[in-house]
Amino acid sequence: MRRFAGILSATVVLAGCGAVVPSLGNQPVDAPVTGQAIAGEQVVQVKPGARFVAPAGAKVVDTLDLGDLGSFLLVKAEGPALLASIKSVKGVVNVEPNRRVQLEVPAYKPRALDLFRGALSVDDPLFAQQWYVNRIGAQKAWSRTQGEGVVVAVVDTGVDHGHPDLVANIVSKGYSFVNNQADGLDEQGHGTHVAGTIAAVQNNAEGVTGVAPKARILPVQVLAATGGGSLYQIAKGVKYAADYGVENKVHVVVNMSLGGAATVDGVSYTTGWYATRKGALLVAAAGNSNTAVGTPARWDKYYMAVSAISEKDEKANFSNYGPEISVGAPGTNIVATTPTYDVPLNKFGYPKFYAPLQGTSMACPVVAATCALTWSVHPDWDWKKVRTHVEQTALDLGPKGHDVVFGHGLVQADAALGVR
Ligand SMILES: [Ca+2]
Repeated sequence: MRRFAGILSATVVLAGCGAVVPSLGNQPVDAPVTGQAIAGEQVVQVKPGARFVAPAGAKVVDTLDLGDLGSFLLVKAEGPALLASIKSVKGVVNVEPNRRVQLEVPAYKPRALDLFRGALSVDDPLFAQQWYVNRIGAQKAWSRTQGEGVVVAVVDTGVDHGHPDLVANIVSKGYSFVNNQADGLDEQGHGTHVAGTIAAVQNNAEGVTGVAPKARILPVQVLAATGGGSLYQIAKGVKYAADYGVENKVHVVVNMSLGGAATVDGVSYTTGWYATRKGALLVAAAGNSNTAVGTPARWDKYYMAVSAISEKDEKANFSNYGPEISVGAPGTNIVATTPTYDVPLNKFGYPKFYAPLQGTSMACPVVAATCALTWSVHPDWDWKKVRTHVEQTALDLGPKGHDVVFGHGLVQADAALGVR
């Protein structure tokens, strides 16, 4: 209780007068940021079956069918007068600017760390550095399941699907909504790291182990080599992932280690509505600005918002927080896979094959993988029941019950699997 109050008041001081806040022990390394409207691009939502007739000066450049929720149209249009006339077109439900999403990766700060205290039960050489696996009780959970039968879609910068520690768990090459081709290869590095945290291959005498080492990964590229993308592109990726689950009759967890500060984001809201109706479980990073939860995570009706916890069970100093937080998960010094080829991430000092990263982007896949483990042993459950169960079995930290930093608590795989 006292520790939590300290964290909260430090945050308030920062917001209120710009005073320097004492470090809580970690620097942000991965910071999804967004917000700026992309000049001249509007996302227009129309009712199902509506035939949108673009006013003069506006042009529909792409369409995303959301079934009985209607469609998103990506429309090139500029100027308030033209926007007003688009809004007045019959069948138009909503018009919003398409917004930019941009990952930021600050400098690499290597740190020697070995916080592992459990027995070494696997032969993956970097396992001893994966403190987060032990902290959430994943080792015990593996005696019951390793995530078999569940697909986790990594909606991100893509995935190095040929990585020696991932290739056996890749369900297909996926899709790139950046290059519009059936190959979601990672062009930046971030998505490969997320994928390894979820489902790196275990006991292959190589690298690391995923939290759900027999779940399968669906690569979905929505962010380019620059780490940039747009809300519309992300919506396409999430729809693809949700539809994949329906078409292949498999449970899909969608990992979204991305987002931003926009408070008006009907695109993510409607996308979440669509995907959950298709049965997908959506997990999203809270953001790394030590402020309010960003979108899409703030739409907590559809997305599990994940905060980042440090090795000391404290709020990671960068982590966003708020009433929307579902659970917290380890998000500092997370050792996982990086691409085997040159990517922009290397320019920041991160090595090929494996590297430690930190951010709510790294906490999010820990939760996504725990949901995959849970769904694996309860295939009859729907997404909401899996989510509620993972929340109810979390380790309560901070003030008793749900709070704005830890949500329901620190995610616990062994408790979720009933093998604690
Ligand atoms: Ca491995």
